[in-house]
Amino acid sequence: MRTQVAIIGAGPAGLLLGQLLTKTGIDNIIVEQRSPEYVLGRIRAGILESVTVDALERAGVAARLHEEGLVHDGIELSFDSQRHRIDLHALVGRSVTVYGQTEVTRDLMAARQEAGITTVYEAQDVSLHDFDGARPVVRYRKGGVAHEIRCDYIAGCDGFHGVSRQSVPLTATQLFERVYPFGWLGILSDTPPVADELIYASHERGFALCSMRSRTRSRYYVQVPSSERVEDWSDDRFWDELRCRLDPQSAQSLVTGPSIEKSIAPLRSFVCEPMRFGNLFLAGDAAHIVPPTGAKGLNLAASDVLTLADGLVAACRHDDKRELDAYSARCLRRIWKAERFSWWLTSLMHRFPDADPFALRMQRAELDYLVGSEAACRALAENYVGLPY
Ligand code: RFL
Ligand code: PHB
Repeated sequence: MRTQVAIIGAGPAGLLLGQLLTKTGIDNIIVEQRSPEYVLGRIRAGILESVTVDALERAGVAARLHEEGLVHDGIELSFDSQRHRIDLHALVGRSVTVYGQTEVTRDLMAARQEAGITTVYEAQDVSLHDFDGARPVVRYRKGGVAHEIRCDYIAGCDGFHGVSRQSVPLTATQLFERVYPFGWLGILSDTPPVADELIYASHERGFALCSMRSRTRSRYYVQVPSSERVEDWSDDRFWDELRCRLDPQSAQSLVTGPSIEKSIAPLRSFVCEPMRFGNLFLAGDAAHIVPPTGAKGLNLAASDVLTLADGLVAACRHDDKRELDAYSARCLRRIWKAERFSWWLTSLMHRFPDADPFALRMQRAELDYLVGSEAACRALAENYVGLPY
């Protein structure tokens, strides 16, 4: 097979890139190691910045998002048994949209299928070759048969554990990483959300987050030690723990019910520099990870892909490689700011096992300062809704 751009991974980054390229007539093939059902079964992000909504509009897949997405003008911080609203819209004139990553993926998959563009699902042993020259090759096996895709460019959109970044010699990269000593235990339930907006709660037993997917479907998280096993958490144990970390009013109005998904996600900050190796470009979680506290992962994937799509279009159509040459440096500036915000909000809201009494007082003072200072709230709001693209 031959194509202009071979895309590794059919997560939101790969699918969005495919759609943006298809819209401008650039040939592409996506190679994904899992089945479509598996990809759609992963429950992940829920908050879209306006830059991401714009990207989905540009890709022509925003109709359902505009119908079903919930626009949120604020978030709440909870500590010391009290809730404090941060009015994002009043502070920075922008909002965020609640619309699940699963739904974004579903809309992108449907558009790709409608356009009749090739996606190879359940590809095994995917490998990348010769991307330091002008004729890169992607190989994989499917149903016991070996296949080869010849292309001009490879986009590595295969997430943190994917093969793309691992295909680059370690000596060509500089990796930056922080692994946090805790994870998030999350559940999804068909119960009405406890409040109209998200609640980020800091409590002596650990962080908790009340989020949602719709007016009838909730997503809740509690911070747990990294060693915790999901099998040890019955639904009742989860609800009890969540209730105990919320302010009394929220705890009282929490509606519980059976979980329809339950999983633990580790928390990590990670950046790979650069994001380009010859004709291989990394995008999304393949190049960087943020702890989910700032709700930035999917949004960063979308902004990488917007930049990459523009670069690939200029290169494929007009043989103008300047934007591709600037890709890595341009993305990394935005990525590092999102890394900083996600690290800061994680540090502010979570309990660290090694925190001494001084560290705890500093955390408490910072929360107190934050909710009492319009300037500090504005800085949070500016980052939460997403820095300008
Ligand atoms: P993905 O979604 O991991 O997709 C990568 C795809 O590549 C495939 N793959 C391979 N394909 C072929 N060959 C191989 N060797 C391959 N190896 C892997 C995989 O099967 C997969 O289909 O990466 P992508 O597209 O870069 O998207 C990134 C986002 O998924 C991620 O950043 C967000 O989910 C992070 N995140 C959040 N981001 C937000 O913007 N807002 C949020 O509210 C938010 N909440 C979250 C989150 C992530 C979480 N977890 C589970 C870590 C909440 C949680 C709990
Ligand atoms: C989610 O709904 O999954 C979610 C929302 C906000 C975050 C992280 C995750 O900061």
